[in-house]
Amino acid sequence: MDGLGRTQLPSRAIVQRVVRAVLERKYAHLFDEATIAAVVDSFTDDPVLLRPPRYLRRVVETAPVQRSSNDKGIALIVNEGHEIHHVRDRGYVEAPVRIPVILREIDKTGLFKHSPSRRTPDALLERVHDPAYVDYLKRACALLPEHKSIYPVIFPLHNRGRPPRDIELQVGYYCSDTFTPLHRNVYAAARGAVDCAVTGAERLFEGHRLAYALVRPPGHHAERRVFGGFCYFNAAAVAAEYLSRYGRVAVLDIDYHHGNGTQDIFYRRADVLTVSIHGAPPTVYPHFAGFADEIGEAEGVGFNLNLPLPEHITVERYRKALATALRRIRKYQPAHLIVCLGLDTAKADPIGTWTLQANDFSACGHAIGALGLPTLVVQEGGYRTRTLGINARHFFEGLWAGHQPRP
Ligand code: Q9C
Ligand code: ZN
Repeated sequence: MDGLGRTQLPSRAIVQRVVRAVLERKYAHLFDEATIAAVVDSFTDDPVLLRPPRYLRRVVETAPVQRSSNDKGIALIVNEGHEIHHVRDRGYVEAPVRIPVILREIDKTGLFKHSPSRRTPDALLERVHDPAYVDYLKRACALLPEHKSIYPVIFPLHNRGRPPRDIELQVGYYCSDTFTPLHRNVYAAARGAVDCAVTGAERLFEGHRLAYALVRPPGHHAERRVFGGFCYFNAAAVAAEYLSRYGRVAVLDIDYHHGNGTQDIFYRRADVLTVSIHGAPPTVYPHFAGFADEIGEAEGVGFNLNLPLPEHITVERYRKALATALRRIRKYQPAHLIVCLGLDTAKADPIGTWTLQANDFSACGHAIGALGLPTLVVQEGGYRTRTLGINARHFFEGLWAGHQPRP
């Protein structure tokens, strides 16, 4: 048992509920109700006593990375207060604990310089998201009572021009799926993530060559006027919009899922190149986007590159796709790079099927760092909390090393 810092022993009732939930939800195909009841009843202690752990995790000490004296390190902006966004529904793997597990590992490197976020003006947010969408999220969240979540019940596939009055019925106007809810704190949490990403972009003009917005909720599935896929505001896209004032921007999305939101937002633009490596649709979420023939529209033709890969691939195949992505970015010669860092490409991720391990993440970071571009990394997915932090740390150790000027 991982008590997440709590030392109190669990009560019999709690343990029985947990065990029942695990057996019913994950192993119902193996056990009938009588067997489950027998296992549940077999707990007699109250509180339940724990034996000392037998299989201790190997503790690998990491030496702080050498850093040259005139460099300020990687700017780190954490979405403080993110935990007000906590969806407890079954299968909602986008949990608050993702942030501390990453933070604990990356802080070991001595590479990161923490700083607070600044408020992003509404005007910048509304260059990326439809003002009516921003306004809806703000109003709907403010109206919802504490502890109430709402999901769309109907989607207006036709006649979008006549929205229902009722704010709950309107969810279907702005949401693409049935598992990403709205609740009171969504707006504030997602707005906080935007502030962190834009602050990270600003740090690239303040002596940092690398910045990391460690945020949740994620954002890359959020389109101009649609939320879904655990995402509400597309923080990376708002940062890209901000940076686009200072020259061409490339967005490299390495989350396991296609960055459909970012693609949608910049689909008709040539001044922001969007590149995504992901599990191929239609099998993989978001199912309706991410195909290789989606290349952009109008001005934007040739400035969206999708690199869909099968559900089961070798790491070598992944490396080749990454090399293709990086070649396209080099050719584009951007002034800035944004990386949408999804760690759900990792081995044993609960919603991914690929098998990247820590050393693969260092190699990936190294290759991206070798572009030598001022780079903002924005956290997206990644749900296996046991390895999430270690994989993030390896990514940044590689990114840092790859970014160093070669002698
Ligand atoms: N219960 C990100 O990684 N999977 N989003 C469907 C249905 C949702 C992933 C599960 C995948 C969304 C940011
Ligand atoms: Zn993902």
